[in-house]
Amino acid sequence: MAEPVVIATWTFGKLAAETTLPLLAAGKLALDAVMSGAQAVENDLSVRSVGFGSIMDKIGRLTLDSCVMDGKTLNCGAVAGLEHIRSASAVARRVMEKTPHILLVGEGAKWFALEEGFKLEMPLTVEGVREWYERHPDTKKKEGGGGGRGPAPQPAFGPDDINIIDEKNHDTVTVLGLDKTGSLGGVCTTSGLAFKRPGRVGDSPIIGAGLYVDDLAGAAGATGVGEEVIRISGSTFVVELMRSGKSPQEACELACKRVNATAIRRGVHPAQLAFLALDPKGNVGAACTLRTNFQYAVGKGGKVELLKAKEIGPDV
Ligand code: SD4
Repeated sequence: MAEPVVIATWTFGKLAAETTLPLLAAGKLALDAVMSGAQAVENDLSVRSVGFGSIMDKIGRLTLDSCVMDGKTLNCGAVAGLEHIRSASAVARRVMEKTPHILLVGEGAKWFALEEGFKLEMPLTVEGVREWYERHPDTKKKEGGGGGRGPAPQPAFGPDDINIIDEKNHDTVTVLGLDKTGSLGGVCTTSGLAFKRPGRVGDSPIIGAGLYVDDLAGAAGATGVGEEVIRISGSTFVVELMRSGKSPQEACELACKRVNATAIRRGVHPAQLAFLALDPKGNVGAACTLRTNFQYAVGKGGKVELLKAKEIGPDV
């Protein structure tokens, strides 16, 4: 019997891990347990980057992206650009279970959710709308630096200026778990980049980019600038490195090096992003590119701790 382990992104990963670990310890299957962990974060309205209450896109719509994957069967499902449905991860799982497809987007994803009995809900909170207005690039232009209303705004950026972004403008909860049967499961759920261009989809609902899980090799997930995760097929890259014998830590560091090398080759600044990984023996790893300041939660042996990931610069 395997010892249950969970690993989850960012400081809110602690809530995800604290929710997931007892479920794994009670014998829940990995995918069921990690889903509960991710949904605890989706339901926390104070988290402005996952689920309801998040910062909206440039035109004020809140669209959610998510995917799930089971390491035993390689079953997976995803939704992108989902509006007015509370739990994107629950709909992603339903896509996996009820359709022959892997990814449903936009209106189609919403229709499917309604067919499945999910409720339409208003996803905005007063705090979320206020923060969106105060930090919106157009507000900053109009008010020339805050205009005396509310806190001073952050430096301006646009929806196409994504490589160097304030850490407040993104964050995904990705949760990976190993259950007592020795099987792995993973989930990734987010509202994507704050102020994103309408229609923009990042790595989080893309199997192989934001998440990949295979009991025979390991599980990996990503967070950060999704375009650069997609560009290297990030999570598949990490899992394939574990399949070839690298530890989860080595695999995450090598993925960050690949991101850096790709940026240098393209003549752009390396994006802020991070990878985390869990192998079938319960070993974990995490790494991020420079200035990502990535923290993650690890739960095992009945304890959850928050750790800071190693930063991998272009010259390491
Ligand atoms: C995206 N990867 O939409 C997501 C955002 C994110 O930490 O994770 N940020 O690109």
